Amino acid sequence: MKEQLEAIQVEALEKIAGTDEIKTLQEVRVAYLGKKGSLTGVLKGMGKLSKEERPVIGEIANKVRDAITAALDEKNEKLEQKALEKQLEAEAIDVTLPGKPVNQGGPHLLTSIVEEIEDLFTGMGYEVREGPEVETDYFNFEALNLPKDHPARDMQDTFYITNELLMRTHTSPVQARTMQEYQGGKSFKMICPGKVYRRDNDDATHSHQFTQIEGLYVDKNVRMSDLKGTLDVFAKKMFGEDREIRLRPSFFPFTEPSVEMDISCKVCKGAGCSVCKGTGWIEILGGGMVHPRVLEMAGYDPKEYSGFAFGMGPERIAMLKYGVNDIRAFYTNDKRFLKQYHQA
Ligand code: 2NL
Repeated sequence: MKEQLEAIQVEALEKIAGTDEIKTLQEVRVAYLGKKGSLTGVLKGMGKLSKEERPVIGEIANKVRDAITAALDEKNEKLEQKALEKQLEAEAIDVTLPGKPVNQGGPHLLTSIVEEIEDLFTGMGYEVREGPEVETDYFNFEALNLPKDHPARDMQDTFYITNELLMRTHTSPVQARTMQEYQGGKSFKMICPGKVYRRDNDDATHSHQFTQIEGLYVDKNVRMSDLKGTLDVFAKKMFGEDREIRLRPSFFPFTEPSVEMDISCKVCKGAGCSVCKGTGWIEILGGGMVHPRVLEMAGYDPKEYSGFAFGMGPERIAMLKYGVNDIRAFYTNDKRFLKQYHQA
């Protein structure tokens, strides 16, 4: 019986050592240790043994069972570990593979230009202000020295909501509101960017809706030379240090005197070419000294306070800076156009 038990152990351990399948291990466990297994069969025959033999054989049988169980458990653990490793390897993510590209947008050229101009003026102490696009007749026209029957209103025909409410034709009402807020006592510098509206037929250089940035500086002893110096800094920072400016007399109902500003043409350096239409100069913006009546209406004493104001179209600035030849390109959302300026 002892030999029989030893033979079972050798056979079982050989089978365990010889397999790489968890399933085979289960079969071995049933075949040797199960209810109808060969070791169980031998143990059942122990009843026929003598009193002296029984504990000896019993001890050997226990050792054989323990040896087979231990070998089964050890191999089982080994195979499970191996299977896990194989699975982890198969399911591993290669983080070095190139990812799917994310379609990322960027600021619109007009937004970039407006922000560039804002940065430039906030650097000179200006605050940025915004106001309503639906305005009252008072702030859009009357407070800016454009009374109801003034002929200059014809140049700024707009979309009316009621007789007294309209889509603003310029950002000047934001400045009129700011002056009224400061109520005559205080000096300030501000710029106001935003959308404006005109009754216009759209073409390469006109749009019924466009953008404007106006600037206003009110203080004691503000002079024309302050306006010229400020605009010179603006032109050089925006278009290059080699640019010159010139001021020409002009007319706006809300400034007196009024000027228009040109910058020297970069292409021909003043000699005259197709970009500057042979003049050597390119028109950029308008401005002037705030009309005493405009100051008065906002509650400032024009004998004590003076101010300068200017206004420009960021579309025009962008068109000149980047050679865009149709204003409609800013509003028609052609990605081929917009994409070119994402790094700008
Ligand atoms: C242009 C010219 C201009 C102003 C805007 C202004 C505002 C107040 C008082 C006086 Cl509250 N003036 N703004 C002055 C002169 C010109 O804009 O060509 N814009 C595109």
